[in-house]
Amino acid sequence: MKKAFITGINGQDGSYLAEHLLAMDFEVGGLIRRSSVSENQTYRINHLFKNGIKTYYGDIIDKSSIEKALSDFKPDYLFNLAAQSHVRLSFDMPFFTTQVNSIGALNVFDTIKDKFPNIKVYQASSSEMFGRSIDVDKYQRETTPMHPVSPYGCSKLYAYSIARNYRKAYGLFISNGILFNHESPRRGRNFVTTKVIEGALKIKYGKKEKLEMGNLDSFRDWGHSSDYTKAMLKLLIHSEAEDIVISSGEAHSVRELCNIVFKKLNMNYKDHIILNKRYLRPEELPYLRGDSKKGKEILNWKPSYTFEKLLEEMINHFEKDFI
Ligand code: NAP
Ligand code: G4F
Repeated sequence: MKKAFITGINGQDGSYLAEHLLAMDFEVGGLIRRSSVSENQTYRINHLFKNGIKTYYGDIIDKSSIEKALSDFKPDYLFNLAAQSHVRLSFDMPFFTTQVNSIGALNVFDTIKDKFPNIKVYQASSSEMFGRSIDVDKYQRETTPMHPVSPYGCSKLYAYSIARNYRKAYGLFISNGILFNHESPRRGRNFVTTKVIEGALKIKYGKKEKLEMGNLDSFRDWGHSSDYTKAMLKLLIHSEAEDIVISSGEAHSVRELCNIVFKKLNMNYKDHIILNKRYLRPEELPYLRGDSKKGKEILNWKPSYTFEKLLEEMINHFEKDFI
């Protein structure tokens, strides 16, 4: 039985990944941070404890906690998903974001180098690393230059680069999944998809009148976390370490997202959405659209969700709380 360890196991992606791994007969372990409200902390993975997942208290800022957990669990694969993953908040907390996303990742890779060089490692890299760079055909791909425009993007670019450096310098198996935006009913409530869906439902059911938003004119390439975490696993069981883009290949604006969600609930978004500058970013990334040709060819991966199907699943999930 193969063993897989996930940092960030209780996050959106960690929970779907743990499910896929268990379904493929992996033994699954993960790192959980100490929280003062421990009863809420594992809500995304509570249903998995009966399958024997093993969690360890730790923090990727604390190298000794990574080492202790890995010494005990002895995984074959490690997925480094732990991160301060909110882009706008990274402008409020640039030092913390860098500490976790950059130095935290280095802690993981350095522990692997010194103590567990046979573990295969997945690094959760992000399309936010591209910033404003875009190829002439209006896609971003593995070869597109990276010029991030947020502290989050910069922190992830460091982790991506040091992953490649450790791979080459020390012969380690570390792969970067360069994932474009992916969502699900388990997405955090302050990301734009969940925020728009919950906001629209509150308006429909008379709990709220207006929804305050930031920039509606940026474009994102949105997929489903369940599809994208399957690609993570395919990347690590692939014969060689690689850097691979995972995306839907479609770009939709935030305005279009609002239009679709409000329309599905028989409303017009223009009647309800107002601008609150608080949700604007000091620098915005205007356009993301990924070309995942390499991932489709090398990993034989393809997404099963369309943008509309993703939104429908999320709306149906959140609407249950209102009916
Ligand atoms: P998420 O829901 O925010 O989950 C992040 C996880 O990291 C949580 O379990 C969190 O635990 C944990 N964590 C944060 N700081 C930590 C630390 N110092 N030590 C240990 N654990 C820590 O994010 P996600 O959407 O699942 O994304 C997973 C990874 O993919 C992240 O690295 C993200 O940056 C990256 N990514 C995401 C997307 C996307 O669109 N979702 C796209 C590209 C890349 P707590 O619950 O304690 O905070
Ligand atoms: O949902 P978002 O906060 O996601 P963002 O910034 O694209 O980052 C996500 O995707 C990255 C991959 O590209 C991940 F690496 C990262 O961890 C995260 O998962 O915002 C999407 C867009 C932005 O252009 C933002 O300015 O929506 C716009 N937006 C407009 N109003 C808003 C809001 N975003 C949020 N969160 N809240 C708003 O009120």
